[in-house]
Amino acid sequence: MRTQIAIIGAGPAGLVLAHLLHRAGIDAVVVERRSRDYVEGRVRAGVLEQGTVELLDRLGVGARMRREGLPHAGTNLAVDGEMFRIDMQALTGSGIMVYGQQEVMRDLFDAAEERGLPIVFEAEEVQPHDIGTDRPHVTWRRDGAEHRLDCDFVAGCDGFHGVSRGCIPDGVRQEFERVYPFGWLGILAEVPPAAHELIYANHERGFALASMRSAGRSRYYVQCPLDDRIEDWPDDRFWDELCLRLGPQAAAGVTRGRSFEKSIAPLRSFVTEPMRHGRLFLAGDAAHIVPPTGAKGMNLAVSDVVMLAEALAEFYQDKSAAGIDGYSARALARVWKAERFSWWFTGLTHRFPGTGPLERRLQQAELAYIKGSRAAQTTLAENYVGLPLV
Ligand code: RFL
Ligand code: PHB
Repeated sequence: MRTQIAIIGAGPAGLVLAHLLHRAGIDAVVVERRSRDYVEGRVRAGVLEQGTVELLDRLGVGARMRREGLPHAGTNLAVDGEMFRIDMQALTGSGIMVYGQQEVMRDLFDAAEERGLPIVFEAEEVQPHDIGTDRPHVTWRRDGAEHRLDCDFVAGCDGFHGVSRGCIPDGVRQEFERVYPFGWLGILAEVPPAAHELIYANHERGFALASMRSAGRSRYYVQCPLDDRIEDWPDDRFWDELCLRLGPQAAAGVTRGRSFEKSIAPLRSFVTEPMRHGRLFLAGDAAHIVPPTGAKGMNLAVSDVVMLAEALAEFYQDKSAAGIDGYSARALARVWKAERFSWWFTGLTHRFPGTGPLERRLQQAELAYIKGSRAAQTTLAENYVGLPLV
């Protein structure tokens, strides 16, 4: 089998890239380790930046998002139970869209099927080869048979635990990492959301977040110790802790109910440099991870592949390598800004082990400053709604 671009991974990065390349008349094959049901079933991101929303529209996959997604003009911060709102729309002219990653994936898969984009699911032992030459290829096993895909380039869109990143040799690859000393316990419940918009809460007992998926489905998180297990958190304990951290005003809006999804996710800041080696490009979580506080992960995966698709179109249409040569630096410039914002917002809102009374007062002072300063709110808002692609 032969194609122009072999895409490893059918998450948001891989599938958006496949659609972008299709629109540019470039052939691609996506090779994914899991089944479609598995990829679509993973409960993950919920917030789309304006740029992501507009891109989904441009790709012709935004109709259901426009119907069912929840556009938000603002977001709320709660500090020791006291809430204030940041009017992102007024401050930046942009908002965000609450629409689950699962829904985005369903729309992307449906459109891929209609457009005949080739996706190989349940591919085992996927491996890129010869990325240092101009004739790379990818191999995998499926149903006991070996497969080989020859290509011009490999796009490593295979997430944090994928194989692609490791193909960049040790002497070339640089990694920057912080693992945070806590996790997020998240639940989904078939209950109306606590408020019309999201609430990010800083409380002396730790961070909490009230989010949603629809008018009848809520998504909540509380910061928890990394060694906590799901069994430690029966629903009643979760609701009590959530309400305590949100404070009485926000808690008054919380409707309790049985959770139907409950999981603990670790928090990490991570960047690999460079994002290109030879004929291999990395995009999305394969190259970088942000703590979820800024809601940036899926949006960064999308902005990476927008840049990558532009670079590849330039290569094929204008016969110029300038775009692919500049891809890594261009993508990393935006990645590091999102890393900074996510790291800062995590530091502002979470309780760190070893945080003493001084650090707590400093957090409270910074939050009070944001509450009272249009300039500070604008800084937060313009990062939250998404920085432009440059
Ligand atoms: P993905 O989604 O991990 O997809 C990678 C795909 O590659 C496949 N794969 C392989 N395929 C073939 N061969 C191999 N060897 C392979 N190894 C892996 C995997 O099966 C998978 O299908 O990466 P991608 O495409 O870069 O997308 C990244 C986003 O999924 C991720 O950044 C977000 O989910 C992060 N995130 C959030 N992002 C936001 O923009 N807004 C949010 O509100 C938000 N909230 C979150 C989040 C992530 C969370 N968790 C659980 C990590 C909330 C949480 C709790
Ligand atoms: C979510 O709804 O899952 C969500 C929202 C905002 C975040 C992280 C996750 O910052």
